[in-house]
Amino acid sequence: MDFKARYDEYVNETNTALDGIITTGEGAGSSIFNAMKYSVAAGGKRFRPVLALAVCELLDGNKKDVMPFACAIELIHTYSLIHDDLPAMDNDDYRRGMPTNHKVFGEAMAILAGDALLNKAYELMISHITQNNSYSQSYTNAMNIIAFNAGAEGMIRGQTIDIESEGITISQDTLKLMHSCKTGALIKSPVLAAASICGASREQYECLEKYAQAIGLAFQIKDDIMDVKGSLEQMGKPVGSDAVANKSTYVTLYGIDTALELLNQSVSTAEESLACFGDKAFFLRELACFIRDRDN
Ligand code: GRG
Repeated sequence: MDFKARYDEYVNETNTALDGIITTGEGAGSSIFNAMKYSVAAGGKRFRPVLALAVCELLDGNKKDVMPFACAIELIHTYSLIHDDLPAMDNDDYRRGMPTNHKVFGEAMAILAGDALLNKAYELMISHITQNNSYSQSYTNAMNIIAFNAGAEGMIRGQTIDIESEGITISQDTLKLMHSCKTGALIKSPVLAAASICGASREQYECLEKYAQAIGLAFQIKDDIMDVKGSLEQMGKPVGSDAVANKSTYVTLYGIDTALELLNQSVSTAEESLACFGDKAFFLRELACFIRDRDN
């Protein structure tokens, strides 16, 4: 199966699983489910679940065991986007080609929808662990990896640096730290959680960790480049928002040519780090190129 077909298959499998996770309800308070479903169903690339499923397949794991964790990460990612778009944060009107959650449901409901998605993510993982008697360290490790990377040492720290950095020029080191937390942490999560669940050896785990780090960086550099070179139609959200908010990015700190060079270097590092898997890692190699070549 070629890269695109396999990517689409992973996305379809993820969407089917996600469909069954957020229930609807009736009566008082049930509007929260609509607000949650709205942003989850809005789509997106499903890049993080795809990563988890691809690592699972690479390690001959069982997709049924990885899927709840893959979906949990997508729910955490979706909550972070809802909150990031709020007026108190980036104040964006469009996301995934649609009006942002708070534009449709109001600010209070958007905050609650994000909170509810975060809680649902942990419920999903712990339910899988308890219902399937799969209480083994590899599952609790996976949950720990996900919680740590989404929390104050990971994505939330990155968002904090982002907020503190608005309107000032930050150092290249701070920029790197900000992005390894804000974007990189939630890209590392699916790779390492799936590696843990599927019993990666120490050597395999280390290769995958290096890979995840490199693609996380590539993902962010590309995002910064697209904010300058992309279009609303491609991105599903307005471009140029970094410049409007006076944010330091790989483009503002390094210039477009060096940013492109750094992007290519990260993709090469990602590809090289998969050497221990040989041809079997073809999909993950292509995925690194997909990050470089994507236009949304
Ligand atoms: C509010 C706690 C909190 C965190 C927000 C994720 C994030 C942190 C902010 C989003 C801002 C942003 C544009 C970050 C750059 C990289 C990134 C995470 C882009 C969005 O992810 P994609 O491209 O989105 O995977 P889709 O819609 O395809 O899922």
